Amino acid sequence: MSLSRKQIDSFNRDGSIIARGLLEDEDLRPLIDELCDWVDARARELFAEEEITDLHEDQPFETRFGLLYGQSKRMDEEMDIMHARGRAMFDFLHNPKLLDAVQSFTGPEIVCNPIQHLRAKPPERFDPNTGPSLYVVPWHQDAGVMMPEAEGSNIVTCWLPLGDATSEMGCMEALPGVHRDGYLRHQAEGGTTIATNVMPDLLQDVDPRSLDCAKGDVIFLSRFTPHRSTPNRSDKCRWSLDLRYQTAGHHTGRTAHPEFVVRSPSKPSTVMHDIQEWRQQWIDAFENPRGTAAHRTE
Ligand SMILES: O=C(O)CCC(=O)C(=O)O
Repeated sequence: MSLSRKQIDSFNRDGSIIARGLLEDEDLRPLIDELCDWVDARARELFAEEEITDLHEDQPFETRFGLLYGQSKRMDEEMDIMHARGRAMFDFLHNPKLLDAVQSFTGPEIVCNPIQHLRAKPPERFDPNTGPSLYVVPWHQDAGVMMPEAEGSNIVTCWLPLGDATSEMGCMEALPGVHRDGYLRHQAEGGTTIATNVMPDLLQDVDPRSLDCAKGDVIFLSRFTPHRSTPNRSDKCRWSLDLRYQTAGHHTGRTAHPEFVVRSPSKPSTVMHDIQEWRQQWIDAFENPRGTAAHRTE
């Protein structure tokens, strides 16, 4: 279903919206099953290498990864979308309910932008945040992780949890209304953070909005909306996907990595359905690097 006029108006005013219940269990189940299998296989590899001593086989999706990550930080190596390249993930990137909503921002010709991540933010006690982390992310705009050439591109971020994502679990926070000021300059590190972040002097004194959400909800963010995520103080992992989609033909902001068409009423044959082609494009991007994958930091 496309988003309502009211939802689009809120997005234009605040720079973010939460579309509640956009997805159902059946949309996420194949992906969660695939991730459970992936975690199990990875745990067995590390067990065989004597890197971990307890497989925690009886633990559910919400807790098992954290207990394994607590034993070895190598648990998430190659787990991200572009490395694991799973069938259910590829199918999910074409999810019609998600694309119907995305279309409200991009129009009908939709490309899946290559800037995308799977995150299994572990409980803080297993992830003391001592180095650059995929899990606790400082204030930034997504425009800050793209090349400046994408300045005029119509790109929307879709952030969705695979379970609950409460403030205790380190859900996303956003600064409402600030996207209307456009791009803010970013630095690579500074203060207490060692990841791409908005220059502290440029961060407006606006009360952050906590984007608590539940499985099935999808957050849409402007790429000029400053957002961050905080540590996970619960016992469960905060599993999530952050995907980006854009109007076909616009610059992706990351030429080193492959984009692909997910919807095209005008040229349906250009939609990529072939998982081998998708996998090969990522393999090629890693084996024969070219183009740019840099953040826009100073
Ligand atoms: O999922 C998170 O914790 C951070 C995600 C994020 O910053 C992003 O999607 O740009």
